[in-house]
Amino acid sequence: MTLRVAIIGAGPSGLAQLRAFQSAGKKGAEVPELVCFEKQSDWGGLWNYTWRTGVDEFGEPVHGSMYRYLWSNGPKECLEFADYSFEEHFGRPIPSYPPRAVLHDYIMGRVEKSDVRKFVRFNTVAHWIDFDEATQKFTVTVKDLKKDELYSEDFDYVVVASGHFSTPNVPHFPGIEVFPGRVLHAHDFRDANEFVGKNLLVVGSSYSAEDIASQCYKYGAKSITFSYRSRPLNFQWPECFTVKPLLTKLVGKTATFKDGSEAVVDAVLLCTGYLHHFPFLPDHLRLKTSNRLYPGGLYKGVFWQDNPKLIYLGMQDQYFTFNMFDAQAWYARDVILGRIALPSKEERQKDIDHWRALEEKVETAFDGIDFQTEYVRDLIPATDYPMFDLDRVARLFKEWENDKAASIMGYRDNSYVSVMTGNRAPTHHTKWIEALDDSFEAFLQHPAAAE
Ligand code: FAD
Ligand code: NA0
Repeated sequence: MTLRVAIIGAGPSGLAQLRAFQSAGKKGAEVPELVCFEKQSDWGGLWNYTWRTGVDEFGEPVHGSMYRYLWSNGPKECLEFADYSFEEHFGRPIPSYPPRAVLHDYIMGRVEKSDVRKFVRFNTVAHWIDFDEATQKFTVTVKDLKKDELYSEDFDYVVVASGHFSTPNVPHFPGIEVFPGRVLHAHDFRDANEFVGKNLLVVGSSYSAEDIASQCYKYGAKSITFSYRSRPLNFQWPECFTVKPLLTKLVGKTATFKDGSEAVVDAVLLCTGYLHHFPFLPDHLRLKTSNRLYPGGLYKGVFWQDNPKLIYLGMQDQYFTFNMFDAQAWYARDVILGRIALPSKEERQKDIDHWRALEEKVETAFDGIDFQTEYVRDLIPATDYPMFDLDRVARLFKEWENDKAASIMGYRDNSYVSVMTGNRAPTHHTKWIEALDDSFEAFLQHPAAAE
């Protein structure tokens, strides 16, 4: 009987899984029956911009955390698919830091050409998944949001690719409940123009804090006060930026920090990260982790240790993204196809322990980059995913870190050499700080036309 595989989510990770199977099928393999359940009306995951916040038109939590004017925060050369280069998609080299719409187009291009849309049931949200020991099958209960109907189907494998940057982590600070201004989490941030002329307090010191603050500055915020819990964002910020330790209270518009200092602010942006949240999974199948490089309980960072027929993609904290999701999806595919045999539970645990011990030693960003490079290197050779020069990607990531340290507002003006094609990206026609139009058309227009 044909195996059935359920994939939860059609973002970059779920799409990598579809593409992996399509690629095997094209080479003659017998491919299982695939059903991808996607709660949004289109694929692309976070890269699908939505104006909505809170709940969607069906009352489901809005997945989208991306905002207008978002440009890639890492060089595209680090995330390029090994089987589908940017040059193949756009017909020419393009600059290294594309805005969201351009990356969205690239992600879509590969899967549109692969003819895998037919496997996706859109507007369909996974509500509950359980496993029957007797039949060794998963029962997946989903809701067809348009018909407002629940139904269940059985599967041999489940691939959870529902992402983990969608459910906000929202801490409480005394006085925030009566703050006389806007309070929002990064998940609900949509447009920097809302904060023109305002004094902003940005809590958190990771990518969302760094990028949302930079954006608000770019579009005309008056001042930015960062508040960090563990480590400050040590960049050379423009003069209107201040870095403070953790917020302790808000009284009216006055924020007080751990060192006793104060700032008067108009809005509070909580860039305090996200929760791994799987409300459709019972305790015994549910990954419980913080945002880290090697979540526990996942063999090869993918297979649920207590039941490896349950597969999680893209659950790591991410330097590598699209090509790492591919490496994971190709590996998962080959286990499902019986090309890779999973070792015993004890052997799997030893492997998990080995990686966790290495993760414990990670102290700096460079260590993190090296760790994730080795993780991806561990996956690819077992499959037919095209190997690429991972050491060069690691060097690019480090160059990117250095470029950010040299100029946080200017690093996106750099260009890098593609690991896949060997061609250097052209310089963008407009400096990032001056490029207020982030549209697909504006980014890709010929440099001469932009003058
Ligand atoms: P997602 O993109 O989150 O996709 C998950 C999919 O699952 C969604 O389509 C969702 O609708 C669906 N889903 C969720 N729950 C259910 C359910 N119960 N039933 C059915 N479907 C469900 N990465 C980069 O490489 N470069 C960047 O510049 C970059 N910028 C980012 C900016 C922001 C603000 C954020 C939050 C992340 C950014 N990332 C970036 C990282 C991002 O996580 C990855 O690029 C990528 O989107 C992860 O893909 P995914 O498929 O794992 O998850
Ligand atoms: P992210 O920055 O949203 O990126 C997600 C941050 O929250 C940490 O600084 C953490 O501090 C802080 N925090 C958590 N709880 C806190 C509390 N109670 N009080 C104060 N601070 C608290 O999340 P994380 O997990 O990196 O950091 C949480 C993803 O989104 C990333 O993958 C990133 O690449 C992506 N992203 C990309 C872009 C662009 O490409 C923009 C935004 C986000 P601490 O103390 O734990 O260090 C443009």
